[in-house]
Amino acid sequence: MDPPPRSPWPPQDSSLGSAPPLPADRTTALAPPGARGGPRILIVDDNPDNVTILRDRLQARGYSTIVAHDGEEALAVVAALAGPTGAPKGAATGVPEPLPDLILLDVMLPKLNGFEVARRIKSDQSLPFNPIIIQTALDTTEDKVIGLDSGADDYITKPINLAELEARIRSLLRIKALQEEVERQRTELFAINDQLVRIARTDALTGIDNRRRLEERLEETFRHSLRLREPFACVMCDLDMFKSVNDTHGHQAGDEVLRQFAKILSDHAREIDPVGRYGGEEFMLILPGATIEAAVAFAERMRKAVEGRTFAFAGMTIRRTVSCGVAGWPHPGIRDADELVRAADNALYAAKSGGRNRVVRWDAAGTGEIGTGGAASGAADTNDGPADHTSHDLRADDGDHRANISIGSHAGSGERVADGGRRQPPDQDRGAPPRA
Ligand code: GH3
Ligand code: MG
Ligand code: MG
Repeated sequence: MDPPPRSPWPPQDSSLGSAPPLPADRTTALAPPGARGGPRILIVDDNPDNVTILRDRLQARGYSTIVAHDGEEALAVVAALAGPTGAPKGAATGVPEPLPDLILLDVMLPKLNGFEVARRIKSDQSLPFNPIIIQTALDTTEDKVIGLDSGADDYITKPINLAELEARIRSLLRIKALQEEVERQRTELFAINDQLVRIARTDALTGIDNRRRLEERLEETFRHSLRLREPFACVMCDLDMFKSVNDTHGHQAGDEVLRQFAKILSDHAREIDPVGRYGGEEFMLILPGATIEAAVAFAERMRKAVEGRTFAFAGMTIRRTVSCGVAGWPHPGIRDADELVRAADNALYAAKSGGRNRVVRWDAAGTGEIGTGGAASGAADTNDGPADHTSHDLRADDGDHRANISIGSHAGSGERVADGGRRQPPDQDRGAPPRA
């Protein structure tokens, strides 16, 4: 390919006239792809002859052009094309008008000089990268320094050599394309990262928080409550005799019951209450601002809802009950979020030992009373007859391992099943054998 014409521009005799004619084949060869909708160049110049020459030449090369005749108009054009956040805004017609891809900016302009225009455009953080080439009338180092310091990306001295100008435009447009690609990838990475964070915090089966997220939320809630001296409570729930759902109806039915159970919990919780799956068929609710009494009442409502509920899967109806352990802060026996969870877990253990389908409140001082309790055991499936609870009966462990839990009967019998009188923080109970 022949070197581009190197005619000085504007000609020294100021006969600006029209751009040097381009052979048709050269125009095509040099035109950026998609000439009609090619890159948009904003020409800012107060000299109509200069504007004509630049516009004709650039259009012949496949660029589209916009013209502003002074510094204020240049800023107005940019502002009109940019939405409030810099996104291209629809013009009055509703047709989206993209921002220019490059600004060719004269320095000597009425109202506002080119340095100031460059400075203002470049300091607007809401605008995307907008390459600016300043045209300096004099080939003085000072003008170039001021121009570049104002934020211009390149300069060209008058008289302008059009071939050199085109090369500088192409070079800056390449940089802009790279910049946009980097920005696109950055946005994509942010989106992927957000998605990964969501996945890392969500239980895949039920869509509610997973254990990792629950633990984060517990820490957050504990810090928040400590700072504001506000109470909060933790409710641990475990479906009763859940294994038999799998054994009788299959694992898919079990999964569906877990999903429906998660929905019951979410429906009962306030918006501010984190609800999550702690593991298996064990779920946790964190109740910011709730006293232990309120948390027990809440857990009891939820327990009743589950008891009265029929889970449906593939034409089968499945009934389950739930046991809950509740612990609240502040409590002298609970020093951190970990201890609160252990306390709730211990209370849950006692609810299981006490016959299931009940709510037990943890109280290290041994003065607590049963939150509530329901039927003596998990409701039988309508399809599989009464469940056999024998293997889940952990009552034998109570005296030794659950000494600081007081439980009794919701039915009002006042029965206290376990209060061994040992006063210890909940973490000392961890030696207890796991629930079945
Ligand atoms: P308990 O009243 O003592 O809690 O008895 P349980 O049968 O509910 O408790 P156990 O710990 O013996 O059994 C829990 C069962 O939960 C066993 C396990 O297969 C089932 N399970 C855990 N996670 C899932 C799951 O994601 N999907 C299904 N379908 N079952 C699960
Ligand atoms: Mg269970
Ligand atoms: Mg369990």
